[in-house]
Amino acid sequence: MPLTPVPVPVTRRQRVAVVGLGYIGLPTAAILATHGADVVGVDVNPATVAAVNRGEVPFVEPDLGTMVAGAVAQERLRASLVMPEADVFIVAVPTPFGPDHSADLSYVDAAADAIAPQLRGGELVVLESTSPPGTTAHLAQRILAVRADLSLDGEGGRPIIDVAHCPERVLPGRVMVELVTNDRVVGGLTPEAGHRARELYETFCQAEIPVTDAATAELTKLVENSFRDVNIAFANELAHVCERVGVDVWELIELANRHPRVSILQPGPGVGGHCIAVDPWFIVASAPEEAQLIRRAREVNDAVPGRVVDRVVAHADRLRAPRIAALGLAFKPDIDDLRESPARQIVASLAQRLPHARIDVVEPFITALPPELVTQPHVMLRDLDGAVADADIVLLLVDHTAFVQADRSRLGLAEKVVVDTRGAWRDL
Ligand code: SAJ
Repeated sequence: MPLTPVPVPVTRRQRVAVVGLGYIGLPTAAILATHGADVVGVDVNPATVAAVNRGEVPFVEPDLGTMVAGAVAQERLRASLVMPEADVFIVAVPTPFGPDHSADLSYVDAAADAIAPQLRGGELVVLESTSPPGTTAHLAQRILAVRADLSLDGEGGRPIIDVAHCPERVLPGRVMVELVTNDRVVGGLTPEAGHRARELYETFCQAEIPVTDAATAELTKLVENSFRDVNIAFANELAHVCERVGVDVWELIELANRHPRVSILQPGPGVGGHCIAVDPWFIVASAPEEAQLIRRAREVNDAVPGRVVDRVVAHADRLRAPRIAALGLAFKPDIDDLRESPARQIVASLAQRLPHARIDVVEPFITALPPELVTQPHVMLRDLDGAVADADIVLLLVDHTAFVQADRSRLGLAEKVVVDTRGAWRDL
């Protein structure tokens, strides 16, 4: 006869272990801790664990610092290198892709291996990491392979573990708002697992939480980011077309978007971050013959940084000792995240192709250049005014508020060659 999960006694706070204290795991741990749970955040990085236990956040995310500091001070949140026992395990580890663009599930596997010995039966395990279809089932199978005494459905009288997928879908820079206001999609390996996961997220999410199966939830997340990637690829292709026909792409898109059923995103220097530049490949890897448009959009967006580099090199080739101010390294505005950043890729490529140039990088969100740039003697990290004052070419790569709102006449931009990849200084 199937066993039902062991209910958590109402007198005790739910114990939640959040595996991975990154951009998603730490906000999730903090918000659960402030909504009634006792949370342990588990991470392999001792520096991250130490920072969180001091009530500090090791990256920039508005409002997260206050929440983490409060939860740690109230002893509702602590961090650990060791997996504890818990009622709920939330897996929020990276799922990068390998050279062939298929997902590298080694962090998910490591999390499953660490969780498995802590299970007694009755726990809920939620995968939040963005994952190809089938990953939640894979995680469950990996646990059950070493815990044959447990089951997903009570078969053979074995205690149940509930396993579900609840993909994160919050926008970096707005995480603390969107965790509360965005709808969540939950997919269970069993209907019970899905409903139990929904109850967990209902403790802090004020929006709707529809429940489906795990594979549909997995694909939903990938489709959201692919939709955005295809739309940005369309915008980047329009920018290329406009260059050829001599039209201002920003004005073109603004005018086209006045149609009530047209909503084109913005062209830029390429698509970065760990989500939109990665997730579409998981669909392509799952259905290589079928996902033609999704693959093409990735290729279109991946080609943009190279075109930006060519434009800057063409300007620099007209100067004997060119000085370039490169504004921004992050993958999007007002954050310190340099992962998969086209700006970073562009600066690295310029440094290679223009060894005789001086490249001054302005990035207000970092204090040291990333490893591939710090070793280049002709690349320096500088402040905005100094870098622009010395530059022949000003390359705007990231629309950080500090750049967009800078007094352009004070910076003397009218005297410079300006390559504005974001359309932020269009009225120059
Ligand atoms: N970008 C453009 N043009 C645009 C919008 C964005 O070039 O019009 C570029 C950005 O500069 C950046 C990249 O795209 O390099 C991605 O930025 P983003 O703001 O579009 O998205 P992310 O990667 O920060 O967050 C996305 C979000 N997904 C969607 O909006 C569908 C977020 O909700 C997800 O939670 C996140 O991916 C994730 O973790 O998957």
